[in-house]
This record gives sequence, C-alpha cells and structure tokens, in this order.
Amino acid sequence: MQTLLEQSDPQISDIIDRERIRQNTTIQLIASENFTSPAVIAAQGSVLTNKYSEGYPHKRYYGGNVVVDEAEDLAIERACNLFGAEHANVQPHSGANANMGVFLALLHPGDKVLGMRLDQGGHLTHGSPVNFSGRFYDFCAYGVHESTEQLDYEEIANLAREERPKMIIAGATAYPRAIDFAAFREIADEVGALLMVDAAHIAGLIAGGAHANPVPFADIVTFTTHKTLRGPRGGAILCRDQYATAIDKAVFPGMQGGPLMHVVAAKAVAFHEASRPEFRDYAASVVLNASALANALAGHGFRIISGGTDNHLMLVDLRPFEVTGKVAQECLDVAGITTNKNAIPNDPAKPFVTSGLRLGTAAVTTAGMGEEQMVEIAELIATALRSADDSSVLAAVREQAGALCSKFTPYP
Ligand code: DSN
Repeated sequence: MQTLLEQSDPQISDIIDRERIRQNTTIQLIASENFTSPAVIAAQGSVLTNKYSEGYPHKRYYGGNVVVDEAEDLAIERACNLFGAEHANVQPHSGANANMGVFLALLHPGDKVLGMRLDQGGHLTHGSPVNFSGRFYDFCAYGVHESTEQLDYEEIANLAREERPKMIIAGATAYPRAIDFAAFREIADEVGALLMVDAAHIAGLIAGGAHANPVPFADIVTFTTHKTLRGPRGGAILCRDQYATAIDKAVFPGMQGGPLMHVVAAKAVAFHEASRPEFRDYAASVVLNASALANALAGHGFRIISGGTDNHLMLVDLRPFEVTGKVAQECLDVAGITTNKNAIPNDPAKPFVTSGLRLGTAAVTTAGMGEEQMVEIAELIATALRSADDSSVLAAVREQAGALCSKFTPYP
C-alpha cells in the first residue's frame, strides 16, 4: 500500500526510502551519528511541528501552548534528572546553537576564552577563525601532548595562568580519551574562569554511566541529543541555577525564535529512553566495542592515536597504509563502510585531505553488533584500504559489509 508521502511526493518519498536502505545495508561508523528509535522519530514527525511557542513553558508569546508546554516541561525535568542538573534549556536547535547561547549569556565580545584546537579534536565553535566564536571572542587554544596524544592538564594549567581566560571550554569532537573534569575545574578555579563543558559527543555515555559526569564540576554543560545519546538532532544546555535566567534569555530571544516543539518532544522521549537500565548496558557496550575495534585495527597495522580509546571513538593514523583520510573515506564509501576523514594531531596533510579517519561505535552498537562484529569490521576496513584502488576488492568488501548488516538492521 502506498504511504501518504509516496502519493503526494514520490520524489522525496523515494529519497527517504533510499536513505533508509543505505543506513540498513552499509556499516555506519561516523562517531557523531546514531540510529534513533522509532519512538523518537514518531515524536519528531508529529503535529507538534505546527506550533509556535516563543518563550518558555507557561510564559509564551502566543496562545494555544497549554499542551506543548507539557512536552517542554517533561523534557526539562527529564534532562535535569538524567544528568543531575539544576536547570536545563532544551530549545537550542543544535550543539552550535547551544554553545552560541552560552557565549551570548556569559561573555562579552572580545572576552578571552580557552578551548581545544580544532585540528587536535576541538569544535568549530571553540574558536575557529571561520566561525562566529573565533570572530567575536578572543580564543586561545590548548592541544594534546606531542608524545602521549592526550590532554596534558599541567600544560593547560600553564596556558590558563598565562592567558587568564574568562571561560575555559572542556570537550571535543575527536578526542578518544576520558576527560578529567575535576582537573579542568581546578584550573578554572585557580584562574577565576568559568568552566563550560561541551559534552556533545559523550552525552549518551554520561547518561549511561560510561563516562564521568561533568555536571558536578562545570558551570555550564552543553550537549547534542543525537550522537551517543541517540535522540533527535538538536542541542541542550545544563547549568547551575545562578545562570538559568541568563541562559534562557540568551537562547530566546537572544539568538533563536520559536522552539521546534516536535524536536523538544522527541528530546523528552530520548531522555526517557536514556534513563532506562538498558541504556546503561548500551553505553557500556559502545565503549567495549570501540576498544575492540581499535585493538583489531591495531592488529592489522593501523596506528591508533593515543594508543587506544576510553570512549565511543578512535582516531586512526592511516600513514602505515600509505593512504590519505580523503582517499580512505572515499574508498570505504565504495566498500559500504561510512566513515569520516579526520585530522590527527600534528597532521602534515591539509584539513580536506588529512592523514586520519575518525571511527565511532554508537550506531553499530545500537544496531546490535558486539565485539565479534568489531573484529570483522576491522578486517573489512584493512582489506579495503590495502587495495584502495582495486574495485573488485572494494566490491567484495561491500558484499561482506551488506551480509553483516543484514543480521543487524536498524530499521527493518
Ligand atoms: N559534526 C559534528 C561531529 O561530527 O563531531 C560536530 O559538530
């Protein structure tokens, strides 16, 4: 039977179908992606998309918000309970918007901020010169230690003493190790800085008890809801009560208009799912799978940055295989394995080429794969990259990837 979408817009319907098939039949290893639940998708694809709700629950600018208020109340309450936070703002449309909201609330243009270098694992909004953050604020940056490829808290402390930033940002998009939030707090206290943690990547691990929780240490925590947390695309901010009014005012009316109430409701669903005991098992499995994949790749001769992983992702140095990140990403795409090229610390290659790949296990774990499958995936990656220019090998790997996915289909 044809769906309503098929009838009214066969072109878009076909695109959605083909994307579902792509997600079902190829291996998804992008560290910032996941397969959200049918319940989250149902909330996100609901009539709540129709409602304008500028303001906050019970203080809106338009009428007719009595029902959607309940959705936002629930999302706020569930976010606070999940992370042990005093206040939550669930309206940011994305992680970048969440970060922008924090800067708008707590900084003045030109204020000094210490964040992580983009080319060593930080995020665009942590001060990249091509981003609003780098244009409006005076960012200085820490990286990873040259030999350990891990954060060096003594070095960060020295930099903070020299630079005296108003805010320090902890958090990354491509850092495979646990982050010591207590150490960051100590540094921030010593120099009188605010501490913001960008927990976008690890939010699900925190919710599931597989990574330390930054909330007790940070003034502000931002996160996205769609990565390890497995919710809808979006952002959120957690903060201490003393910053609640400033944060809420910065998000609306400071930088956003009407919240996306269908997404807010879907965030509430995701927070509920992440509070269940089985989510703890999920988070633990994500980390075990990442370790298994990293070990198996190392066994094939890849160099794993920092020697391993403590979280859901790893950075792979491809130079032993004499292939760039760009070529590897393209050839793995052909071979049915979705990844992204990524700079490795002190990468000699340009950012659009890179010497590395970033791989994450959040999505494959949601699909039900375990450590045995991680060994298989490592083998497929090694086979493909050893024969990056042999289309028959890539086709054979694609077939094996498809066979593996047929046993672990996220959207049957
Ligand atoms: N694009 C996200 C990631 O892949 O980590 C960060 O915004």
